[in-house]
Amino acid sequence: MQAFSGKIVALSGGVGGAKLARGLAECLAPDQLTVVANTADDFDYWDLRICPDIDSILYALADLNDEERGWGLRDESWRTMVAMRRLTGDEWFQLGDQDLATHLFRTMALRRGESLTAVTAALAERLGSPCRLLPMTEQSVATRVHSDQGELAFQEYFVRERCEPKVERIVFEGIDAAELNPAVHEALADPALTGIVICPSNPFLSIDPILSLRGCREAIAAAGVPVVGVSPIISGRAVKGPAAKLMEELDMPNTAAAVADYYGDLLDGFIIDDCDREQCAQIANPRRQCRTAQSLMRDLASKRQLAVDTLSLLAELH
Ligand code: FO1
Repeated sequence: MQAFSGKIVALSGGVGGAKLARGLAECLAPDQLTVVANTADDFDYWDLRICPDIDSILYALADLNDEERGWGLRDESWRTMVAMRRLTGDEWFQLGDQDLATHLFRTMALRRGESLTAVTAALAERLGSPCRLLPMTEQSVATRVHSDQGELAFQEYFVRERCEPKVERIVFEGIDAAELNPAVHEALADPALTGIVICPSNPFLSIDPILSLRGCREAIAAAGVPVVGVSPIISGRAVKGPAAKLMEELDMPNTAAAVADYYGDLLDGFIIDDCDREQCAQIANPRRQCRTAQSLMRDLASKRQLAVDTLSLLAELH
């Protein structure tokens, strides 16, 4: 296997980003990779702190995730859910029996006064993650979706309403008072850093909250290393989630090229799927390279290969 030198910081949301994070972890030594998770999807359910993107990444890195469902743990059971439904009638957000242990462990630690960074590190270590996972911030940021059906909390829009409302505006509540996690600052300022990856996550719902944190774009620029993004849009569709639908609702073409444009100057390189190769000419410019790859990650081999392609472009740009 090709050896990559230096350290990488990867910005990620849930499912798609978690898959590439797993591939990157396969190609890099544990101290070479730091994954930064969006936490604007976080919310409280049954008085438990749920951090969906942290958990999706954590489970994927530890090879415990359910690939088919896209979230939660493999070999899950749902007996608590059934019992809670009997008591409360509430069933729109599903918490599996084993998954509940993660939320209990996190909530207990947070109530003891531990930081989200510390409890995430403890979960990563105990579940067997091969690399470091950091929440984007310690402060509370909550995505609010303004839609044709009124204002919704993110999980109400995403899970309860199945992304059906037409989105008019997305607001990250608390973003002005929030700061980039100091541990992320440190990772970005590490002299051994050789590249930053923007995983194929939803640009508006998953990556934007990270980039909108005070100090984030400045820290990325100050790092002075290449930034490579991977398109979450393949052939006009998102592999999972509402990215393509959202782009239409926000009056953008639902193409990989529109995602590249959205990230703008942030990107030094962008990877799109082989089937979108005709968009390369539109994406590439003197300051931005475009490469095509097989970007649908169906199994471990394809996750590893996309990670190799991403790391190779970073190395080329370095
Ligand atoms: N997604 C669903 O579509 N339905 C669910 O019931 C659901 C429960 C759930 C529980 C814990 C967790 O960590 C994630 C969960 N997700 C569920 C996924 C999650 O809400 C979304 O995939 C992300 O917020 C979007 O990145």
